Amino acid sequence: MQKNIEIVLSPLLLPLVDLKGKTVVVIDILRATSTICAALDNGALSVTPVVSVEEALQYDKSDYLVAGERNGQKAEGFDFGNSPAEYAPSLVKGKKIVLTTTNGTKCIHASLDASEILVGSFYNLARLSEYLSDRDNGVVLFCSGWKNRVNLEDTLFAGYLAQSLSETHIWDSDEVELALSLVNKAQFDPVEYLRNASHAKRFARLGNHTDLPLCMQFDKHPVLVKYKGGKLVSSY
Ligand code: 3SL
Repeated sequence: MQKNIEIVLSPLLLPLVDLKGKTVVVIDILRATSTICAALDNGALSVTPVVSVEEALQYDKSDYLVAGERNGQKAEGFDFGNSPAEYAPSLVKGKKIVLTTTNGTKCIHASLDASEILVGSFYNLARLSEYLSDRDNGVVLFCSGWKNRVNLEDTLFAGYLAQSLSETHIWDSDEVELALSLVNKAQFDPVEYLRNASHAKRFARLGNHTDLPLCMQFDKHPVLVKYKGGKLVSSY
């Protein structure tokens, strides 16, 4: 049976889509969902996504690593920021993490009506595609964007994932066509294609020249990440 695939380009558009019975893949390539995949693949026990800095700071630091950012920078009083580079196995193995980010963690909470919530990034593209191909229900690819605006990197990734599902899924959606057209443009050098993305420019202003290429590595952390009981956990 062929299943439907939809793309939500920004959180503001989420109310237009019925999530019931569907699998949602939350996408925040730069950088929340990349970081979540890296942390879990590097041995973290769980990542608890929370909406506010205040909420994250309420977690007991003897039990949790407190992590996240606001406007791209580590929030005050936090142990970690939001770069996958920070989450080395030696630092996160066996640890529980609480994470809050400007866009990505909010989108996970906004998806609670879905029957299943997964996390997508270039790091786990093939694993995600394999899993979704075997499922019977419809899929919503939810791009976190930036403060409710559409962004290139999440839309591009949604295009790669939709392309990889083209034999098992169908769509009647200009959003999917748009995302696929970005894949066509970026095909041979997605990192170069994203150099003009607003988030790439934001990173450059912050002196961060490493996280764009770092987050664009295909299948570096082939982990299936599911939201269960308020936490994101890995399932291989
Ligand atoms: O918005 C988010 O969730 C973050 O990923 C943004 S940043 O890349 O850490 O600036």
